[in-house]
This record gives sequence, C-alpha cells and structure tokens, in this order.
Amino acid sequence: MDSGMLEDIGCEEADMRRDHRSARLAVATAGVAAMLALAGCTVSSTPSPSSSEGSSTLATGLQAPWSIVVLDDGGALISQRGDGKVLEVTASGQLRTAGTVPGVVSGGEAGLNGLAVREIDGIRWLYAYHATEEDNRVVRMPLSGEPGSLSLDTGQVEDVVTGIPRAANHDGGRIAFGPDGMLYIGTGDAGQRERARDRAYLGGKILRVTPDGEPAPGNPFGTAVYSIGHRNVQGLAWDDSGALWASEFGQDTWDELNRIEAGGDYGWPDHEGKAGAADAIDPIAVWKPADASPSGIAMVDGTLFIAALRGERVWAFDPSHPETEPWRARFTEEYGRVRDVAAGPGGRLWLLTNNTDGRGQPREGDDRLVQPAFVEG
Ligand SMILES: [Ca+2]
Repeated sequence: MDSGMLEDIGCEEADMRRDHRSARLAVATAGVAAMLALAGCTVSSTPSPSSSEGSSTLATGLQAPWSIVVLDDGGALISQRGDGKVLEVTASGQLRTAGTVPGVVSGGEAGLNGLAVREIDGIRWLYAYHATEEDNRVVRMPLSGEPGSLSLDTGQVEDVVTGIPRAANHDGGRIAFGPDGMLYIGTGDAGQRERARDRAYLGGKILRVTPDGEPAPGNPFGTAVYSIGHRNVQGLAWDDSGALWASEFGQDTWDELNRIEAGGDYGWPDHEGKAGAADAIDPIAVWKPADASPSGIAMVDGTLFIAALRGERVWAFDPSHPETEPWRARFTEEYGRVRDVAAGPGGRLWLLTNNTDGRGQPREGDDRLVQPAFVEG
C-alpha cells in the first residue's frame, strides 16, 4: 500500500483494504509453501523444533530486546534495553550472555539500544548506544573470543559520543556504520522539540562521526551533526545505490521514512509528514502510527524492510523506485510488535519481536528472534 493511498482515504477504509490485502497474502504464502513442498524443497534453512510453515525461531525468552547485529559466521548479537545485556545467538542456535554494558541506566524508552560491530586495526569493537543518569551516549569496547564464547571486555570501555540528550521518551538509539566507514547515530528530541532544528543540540538529529567519535570529514556544519529536524530516529540503512534511509516516529499523525541528505532539514517540530514546506525535506513515505510506529530498518536482497511496533508487521518496498513502487505489508499480526529487522545469512530476513517491554502482549517464547517464511520482497 503506498503512502498516498493512506493519505487520501479514511482510516476505516484503509483498514478494510489492509485486511483484504492480508487475506490475499496469506493465500499466496500458503500456495508458495505447498509448491515448495511438492518440489521437495526444504522450506526452512535452519530447521528447529519450533519451525513451522517455513519460519524458524532462532532465539526465545529475550527481555525487551532492541537491536540485532548479524555476525560474519552466521551468529548474532542482541541488545536488551532494560538490563543492558548483550546476548550471543550462535549459528547453531545457542543463546548465551556475552556481557553487560557497564553503566546502563534504563527507564522509559532509554536503556541499552543500538549495537554495531567494527574491526579496526585487528581489534573487534562492539559499539553500543545507551543511557546513563545524565545522557545518552555511544561507547565501544573490545569484543573478544570465538563464536560460542564471545565476551565484552568491559574493563576497556571508551566513550565515542557523549552528551546526547536523554529523557523518558524520544531517545533515538540506532547506530550503524555506513558504506563510507563512518558511524551514523540516530537520536531523539528528548522532549525538547523546539530544539530539533537547532544545529547546536544533539537531539533530533542524525550524527556522523569517525569510528573514534570525531566529527566525520566533510560533515555539513563542521560538527558531528549530519541532518536535523527529526523527532525520534529509530532505524538507519543504506540501499544498493548508497543512499541512507531513516525511519522516525511521528507525533500522532504521521510516521516517516526519510531519504537522508547531508545537511538536510526534515522539518520537526514545525512540520510532520508530507508538508510540502519550502524549508524542509518531505518524507518519502508516511504511515498512520497505528499502522507502523517504525523502528529498525534493513536492506535484504534489494528490498528495504521496516519493522513496525504498533503496526505489528514489517513494511517492504523497492527503494530504487520509491515514488512508484507499492508498499507491501508482511507478517501482519503474526509476531506482534516488531522492533528490529536484519539481513540474516543467505539473504534471509530476520526480525526481532518486542512484546515483553510492557507495551505488547507476550506470546509463548517471547521475545523472539525469528527467521520468517521466505517472501519475495
Ligand atoms: Ca519530517
């Protein structure tokens, strides 16, 4: 469903169309599964006792998980927002604790949020975005050990960026290394909405820094700030052309997906959604918060996937034709709230549920890391 459709019709009609679409998707999915079964194909690439209809549950019992990092060997790291733990999921499906990020002070949407991993000069660093008593910050520490025994070296924590505003809500928290080797950080306005367009305030921004936290060369204002006028950035991903996309929670009218330009002003708090204003860049897509509340985003085999919390689905589209490609809803209400998505091994989508942080309704095994049934984009 394209965003224009949602803008032009009432919510009830949008719901009706969505239900119709879901029904067609379910039929299509069942058809594909039957076809694969007839052809003798293995529908799931990692069979497990909890595997069903081509989906595999890779980890269960997670507590308020927030971010997935897929590792080169097919394992993954997961952050837990409330207790600051970093969990390792091995390629063979073991779940264990790699360590606890020191100094995490959680509360509301703040706590341990985004993770990223980068090897620099022979040291493998875990980067983490987390809250302290007085700020949100990005730190890094060595990640040592072999798959199955990964360990955070919590005695060697280094600050990367400090002084990002912290509040009960609007804490941002996504971090990712771009194709240029720089670290990008999505922040929230931390309740000071009037400062989201203020270049001197680190809230309501996308930041771009070197791996050790200096303003990246070529940044538009000579500081760490890369783009301004965001409300609460939740997801960062690059498409195959190298363009940066970012998801953002709206106030109560429009959630946004933006294509980010260096120095761009995305309008908050003066504009929300597609305002057509001369002094701000419009989002490429908007959704009603009930249909989305978008968090993590990821490119998987040419498709951009967007995790949706309130929308309890994953949105998908082809970012090479953003104006004409239809938006497709995947897995609606199958897994509950979805916090993050990632490209798993073999070009498969992985998703992280978010039903245990007090806002969802936990199901058996929640929260979970899941490899859903394969879908074409
Ligand atoms: Ca905007």
